[in-house]
Amino acid sequence: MIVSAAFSGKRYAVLGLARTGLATVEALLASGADVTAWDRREGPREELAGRATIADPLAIDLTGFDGMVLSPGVPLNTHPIAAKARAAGVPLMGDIELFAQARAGLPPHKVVGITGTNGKSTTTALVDHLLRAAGLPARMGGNIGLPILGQAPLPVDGTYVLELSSYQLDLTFSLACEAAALTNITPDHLDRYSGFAAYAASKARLFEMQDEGQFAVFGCADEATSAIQRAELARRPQGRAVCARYAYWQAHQAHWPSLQGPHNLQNAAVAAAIAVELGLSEGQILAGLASFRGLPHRMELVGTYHGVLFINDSKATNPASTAPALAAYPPNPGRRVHWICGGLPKGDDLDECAPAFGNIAAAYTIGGAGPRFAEILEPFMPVERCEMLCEAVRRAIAAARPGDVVLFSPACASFDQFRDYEVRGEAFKALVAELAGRAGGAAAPCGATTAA
Ligand code: UMA
Ligand code: ADP
Repeated sequence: MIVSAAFSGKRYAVLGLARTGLATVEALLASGADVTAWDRREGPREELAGRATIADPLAIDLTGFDGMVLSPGVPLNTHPIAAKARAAGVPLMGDIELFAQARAGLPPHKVVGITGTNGKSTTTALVDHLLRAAGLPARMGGNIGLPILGQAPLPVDGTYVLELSSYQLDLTFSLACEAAALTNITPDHLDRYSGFAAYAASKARLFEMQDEGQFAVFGCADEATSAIQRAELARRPQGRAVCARYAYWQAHQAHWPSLQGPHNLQNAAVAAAIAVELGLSEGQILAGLASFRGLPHRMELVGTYHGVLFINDSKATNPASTAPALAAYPPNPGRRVHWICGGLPKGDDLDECAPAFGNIAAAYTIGGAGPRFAEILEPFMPVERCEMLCEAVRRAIAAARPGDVVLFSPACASFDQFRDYEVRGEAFKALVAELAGRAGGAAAPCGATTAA
C-alpha cells in the first residue's frame, strides 16, 4: 500500500467503498489520517466500522475536512455531494490526486498516465510489460482494476503506469506525468458529461497538468485527439507532444501474436513511443511487443468446440471498440461469424460497426439495447432477438457449423444485466463451456444451466 506523511493528521471524507474507496481508506488510515467513510451499500460500511467514522457526507457538516474523496463511479455531474463540498470549501478529489500528493515522499520514480476512449488497458498493460521485459521495475494501477493506493511502492527509479479514465481525471488536479498518452476519443460516457466536447476536455486535462518539457504521445487518428495534440504542441518544445508512428512500427506487427489489427497497432505505437521516452532500446521494445500476451475479455480466445471458435470480447463496451472485432473476420467461404451484441446502450446507432456488417452471418441481440440493435441490423443480416445472454449463446451454437466463429462483442455497457464487463465475460465463458462443451455438440436449453 502507498502511505504518505502528507495525509498524516488530516481529515478526509470518502464516498464510495468499492475497490477504489476501500483501498483509499486503508491508505489514509495507515498514513495517520482521520477518515469518515460512506457507501450506500451496507456491506462495506460494516467492513470499516470501528476503524473509520461511518457517516453519510451528505448528512454531516463538512467544514474543516481537508478533502472530499469520491470514487470514479460516483457521478460528479449529478450527485449532490459536489455542490455540498464546494459550499463547505472542501476540495473534491479522487485516489489518483491523493497518489499525486503522495509522490514527493516516494523514492525517486516516474509516472506514465494513459487515457483514451478505447485501448487504455491494453496500452497500460503493454507499457508495464515492455518495462518489466527490459528488466526495469514497474507497477500498474488505476482504471485497469488496481487502485494505485493499494499497490506496493516501487524501489528507486521505478515507473508507475496508470490507466486513467475520464472519471478519474475529473478528480485529479496535480498529477504531472513524466510521460502521458491519449489513444483516441470517440463518444462514450455521455451520461456523465454535458456533451462530447466536455468529455474530450476531461481527457485533455491529463496533458494540461504536465509541465511543458514532459512527454506526450497521441493516437492522432481522430479529430478530437489530433486537436489536443496540436494544442499541446503549441506550448511545448519540439518533440514533446508527438503523434504515434504507425508506419514505422507496422513493419514488425506480424511478429506480435496478441497485438493484431489496426487498433492494436495504435496501442503498440503509443506504448512504443512511451518506451522510447523511458530509455528502452528498439531491440527491447520489439522483443516486448512479441512476448506480450493480451488481457482477458479483449478478443479473448475461449476455445474451439466441435470446430466452432468462441471469442469473448466483453470489454467492447461501445460501438467503436466492437468495430475492430467485427473487422477481424473478413469474408471467408468456410467461415461464418455469429455476433452476440447488446447490453446497456451508449448511443442510438451502430455507425462505427457498419463497415464490417458484411462480415456477419447473423446477429443475436441481448439486453436493453436489443430491440434497437435488431432494428438497425435487420436490413443487413438475419437477427435473432434473444434478450438473455444464455439464449443468445444457445441459439448461436445451434446455428454454427464447424469453421464458424461465435463472437461476443456487445458494443454496450454491461450494467443492465451484469455487475461489470468482467462478470459478463465470465458468464459468457461459463455458458460456452456448459452449452458448447457438451458431448455431441447439441445445445442444451437455458434452464438446464446455472450461468446467467
Ligand atoms: N456509490 C454510493 N452512492 C452513490 C453512487 C455510488 O455510495 O450515489 C458507491 C457504490 O455503491 C460503489 C461506489 O460508490 O460502492 C462506486 O464504486 P466504483 O463504481 O467507482 O467502483 P470501483 O470498484 O472503485 O471501480 C472503480 C472504476 N469504476 C468506474 O469507473 C465505474 C473501475 O473502472 C476501476 O477499475 C477501479 O475503480 C480501480 O481504479 C471500471 C470501469 O468501468 C472498470 N471504468 C470505466 C471504463 O473503463 O469505461 C470508466
Ligand atoms: P479500454 O481500457 O480503454 O476500455 P481496452 O484495451 O480494454 O480499452 O480494450 C477495450 C476494447 O476496445 C477491446 O474490445 C478492443 O477490441 C477494443 N480496442 C482496444 N484498443 C483499441 C483502440 N486503440 N481503438 C479502438 N478499439 C480498441
